[in-house]
Amino acid sequence: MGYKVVVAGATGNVGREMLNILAEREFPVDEIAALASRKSLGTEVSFGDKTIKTKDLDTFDFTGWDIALFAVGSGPTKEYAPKAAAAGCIVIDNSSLYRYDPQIPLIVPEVNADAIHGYKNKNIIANPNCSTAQMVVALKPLHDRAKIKRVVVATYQSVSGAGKEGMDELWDQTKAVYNPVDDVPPKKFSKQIAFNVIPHIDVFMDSGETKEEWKMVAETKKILDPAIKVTATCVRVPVFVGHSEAINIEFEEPLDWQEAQDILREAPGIMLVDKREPGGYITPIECVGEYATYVSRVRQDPTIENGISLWCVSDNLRKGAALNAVQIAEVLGQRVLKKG
Ligand code: 11C
Repeated sequence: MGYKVVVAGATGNVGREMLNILAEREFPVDEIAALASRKSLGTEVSFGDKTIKTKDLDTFDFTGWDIALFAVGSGPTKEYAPKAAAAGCIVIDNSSLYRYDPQIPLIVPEVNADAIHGYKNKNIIANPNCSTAQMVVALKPLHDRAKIKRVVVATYQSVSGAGKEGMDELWDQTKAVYNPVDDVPPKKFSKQIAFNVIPHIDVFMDSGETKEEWKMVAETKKILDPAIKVTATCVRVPVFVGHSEAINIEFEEPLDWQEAQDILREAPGIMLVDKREPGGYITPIECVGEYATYVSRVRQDPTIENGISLWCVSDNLRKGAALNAVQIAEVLGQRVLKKG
């Protein structure tokens, strides 16, 4: 006996990946419902070797369904997640709506799977921001060994983080550079993204940080350790899929780069690719469609007492969103619902 599973937002970048990953990982699904907004109604989506028609999120009755993976953005989540939760269906939500609510667990299974039992508070579990998810996977095993004091991170985030419109804008602007008759002014992004980089993701806050930078700070504290100080600069780059991060870490205790490599090589969810030679590292194009968080360029930072720098790359639609949500569903199945 398996689970009755709902994917809400099934026609979006993340929703489609949720369906793919549920099928790929053979999550024990007895019945699946793919939900979409009215404007995408009837669109067909793939689930393994089957094609299923989307149903209307607005009128769907969640009664009798076990788990709902939500990838619909904060607005619709606010309306529909409480309905699902009240009907007894446990929601795993990819939006930022519930992440900072102390009553709601925010989970990256490699880091804090034990927080799963907090689902009981509201029948809702939050999935983190993509740039946080891959970073905490890399930080956790190092924190366990040498206690992290401070993290300085710069991100290089792909346009798929901004959805299909972001991907279309990069594609159209790139073509327009070679055919200048087709002017494609910035719409999703604030400046031209093709052949450019933009130090701005999400809205600006009073502090001068962007919300994306703030999320990396708040979410790392909630998932990994509230004592860790984080400062982030988040940058959009003209890459379709795969977020990269240059991470500098200051530890309480000494840690040399060879031991850091050994720890990362053994750590769950991580693939260490770190030959100190041209090409001996991973770039975003190589991580597309993969599950792992890749770590490369592990080296000592000689400018601080206990410092390590590294490069971290992952598929933002997978570990950064859909895969992490399915992993949470797996933990829920194994530790709580125990049906599969
Ligand atoms: C981006 N990280 O790359 C964002 C997308 O809070 O879930 C995900 C936003 C979020 O634009």
